[in-house]
Amino acid sequence: MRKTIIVSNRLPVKITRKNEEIVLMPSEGGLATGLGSVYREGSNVWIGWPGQEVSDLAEQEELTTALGKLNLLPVYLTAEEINQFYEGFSNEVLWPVFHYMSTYARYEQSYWDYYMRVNEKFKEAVLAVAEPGDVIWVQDYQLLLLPGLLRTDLPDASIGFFQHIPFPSYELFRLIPWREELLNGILGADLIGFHTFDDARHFIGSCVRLLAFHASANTITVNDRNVMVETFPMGIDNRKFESLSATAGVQNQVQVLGKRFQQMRIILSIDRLDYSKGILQRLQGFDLFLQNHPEYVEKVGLAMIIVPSRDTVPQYKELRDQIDQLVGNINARYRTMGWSPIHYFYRSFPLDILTALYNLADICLVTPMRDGMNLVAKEYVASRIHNNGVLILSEMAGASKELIDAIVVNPNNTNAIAEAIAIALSMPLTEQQQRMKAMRQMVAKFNVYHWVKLFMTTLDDVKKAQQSMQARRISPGMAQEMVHDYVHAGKRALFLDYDGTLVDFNVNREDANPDPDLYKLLNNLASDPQNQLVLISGRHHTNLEQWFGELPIDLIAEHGAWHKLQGGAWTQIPGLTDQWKAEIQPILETFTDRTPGALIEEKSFSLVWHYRKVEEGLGDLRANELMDTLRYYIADKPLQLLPGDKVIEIKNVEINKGKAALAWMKDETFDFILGIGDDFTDEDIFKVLPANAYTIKVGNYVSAARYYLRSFREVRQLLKMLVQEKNALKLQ
Ligand code: GDG
Repeated sequence: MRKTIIVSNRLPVKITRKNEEIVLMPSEGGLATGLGSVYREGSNVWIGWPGQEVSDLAEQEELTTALGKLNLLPVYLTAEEINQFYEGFSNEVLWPVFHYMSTYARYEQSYWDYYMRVNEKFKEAVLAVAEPGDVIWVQDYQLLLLPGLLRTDLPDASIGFFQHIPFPSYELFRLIPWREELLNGILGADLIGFHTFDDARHFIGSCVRLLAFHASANTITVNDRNVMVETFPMGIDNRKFESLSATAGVQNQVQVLGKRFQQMRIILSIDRLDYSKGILQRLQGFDLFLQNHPEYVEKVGLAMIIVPSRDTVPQYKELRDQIDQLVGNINARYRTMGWSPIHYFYRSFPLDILTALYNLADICLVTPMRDGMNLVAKEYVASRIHNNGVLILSEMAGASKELIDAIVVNPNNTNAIAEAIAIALSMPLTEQQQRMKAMRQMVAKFNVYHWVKLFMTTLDDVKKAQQSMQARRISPGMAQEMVHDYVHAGKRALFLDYDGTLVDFNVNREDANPDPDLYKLLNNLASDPQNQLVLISGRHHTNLEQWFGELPIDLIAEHGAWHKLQGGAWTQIPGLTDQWKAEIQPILETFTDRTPGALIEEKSFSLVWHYRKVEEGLGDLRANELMDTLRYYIADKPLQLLPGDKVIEIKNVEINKGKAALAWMKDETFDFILGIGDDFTDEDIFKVLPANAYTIKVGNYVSAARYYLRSFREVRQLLKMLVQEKNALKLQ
């Protein structure tokens, strides 16, 4: 049976020893909860580091057995590996850069060496249990290379990757010395998930700028695989927080804590110690609030929980000292005999106390500088079973994209934080309820189970789409069948596109001229008296004449506006007008003048705006703008807009390769029809040819063609095979 393998840096378990016995405490974290329903089932497994160094082999064996009973499989890391791979590369390179704090990054070569080595180690652990058909789901930034490593060993595996922290803009990401390797690693996955659309967009942007892969909308074509990049905003187990909030135990805690806080209005703040969390700015905002609103002195308390983390790293230690200082300073300035404004805890609490605090707090103040999602915000919302309370949320947290009914603030704007607190404290109950209800609905619908299910079904869909593409790729067996039909056919029609089909795409169109090998191939095909060979291209007819005018083949140029039968003269379709050019040409010129690298090509009945040489990004932006402008201008004209690969073509609507192919065939019948093309415009040919025709798309894109080939090289190979097999038959 196919199984699911989850891989993350840490296993979802806390390990302690009691009287020499190993005690395993399942972790309560959001990810562990969500994936609990997956990894505990059947032969599924979760692979990860157990969270502590275990160097003794006997001890390792004992722990492996104990973990195995919970479907957990440990990857043991040495102290040096933890230090360099985890503390080093993960937390001192990736973490700061991905959280837009690139000045904190330390690009040490040894960090990178260990990062590669440990990702390899994880790969070995996966390979030890993976079987054909298994689904592998890799989690987070510590394992960016793992999908790529797995892809090399398991080319057909179904691999998903989800990143829990932000993916930064290209301008930040490009700073990393090993940026291409990281992207190639991630692209080993079939489905790549992020919390927000911006993260996905940044990732795709980095891929197209740094790697030579083609991206269309949210799909990146990596060699033969279509990789999907999607957003899956992670949720929480909302029911757990709701039901826990309703228990007598938690309600009791709420009473007790309420008394301790002397019935003050409570503002709650919970974070792990981290510079990405905006803790100092939050304190400054609170300071400003007390300064601007002295009426709240003795009436409000900030309960601030900071969970210890990485405090051996100098930056974290420094941050901790700064927080201590600022808290002390604010308390000293505002405190009265019976009241102090900040209740600061540098420790973690059990879940029931945390839930009691969520219940008690009138306001939850979540103002990170950057956060992939931020689950605290969602947990607060889920715990507000009476629909009261106000969430103040940073616009830099992924959660702000969903929780739009929060008071959303820029965390750098301490004035805005201060004002948001004042607004929240005076917000009427009806407005609180209205906002909280909407947020609770959102948190309930997009809960963590929904997240897991959506990711897994999307991964399944992506794999199925890849497989159906694969099934239509011409295999040696399918080629044999085609050869059989070809050699036994009496009369054949062969429609071949040129650019991208018979030759590679070239940045300079004029450089994509035919080579001797291609001439030989076309001559060989054409010399078979049973063949009628038609070169059908968007190129200018004078260009086709120059390159192929002497060949014994038929030519259709400019998408069908012109044609020339063997030995005859060029003829154009009657009744076409090009008067529209006078109006459209100046528009294209304006765009060309504004866009370095762009150029206009004029054909008899079309104008083409090329932007292949324009700076990445700018070209697409201008192309969209041009499309919008042109749509307006052509509305009352018989023209068609054809957006292609870095080109926009405007042509008479009567012209199309499909119509041209049909007109060429007239009412003749053929025993074998072949149509090959790579472009959007070739789809018209595929659509009009009879169902038994061999239609072949070059490239890995959705198409009306029956079959696929990877490149112009494979096209030539196939055509050569047809010639050879036919000749071989003749000799027999
Ligand atoms: C990454 C991303 C993204 C906190 N204090 C206590 C405690 N917590 C729990 C909370 C919450 C979790 O820790 C923290 O949630 P975050 O959302 O900040 O997530 P991280 O795991 O730090 O990090 C983040 C997340 O992944 C998920 O994709 O949202 O952006 O950085 O669940 O409840 N739990 C207990 N006591 C505490 O004192 N028991």
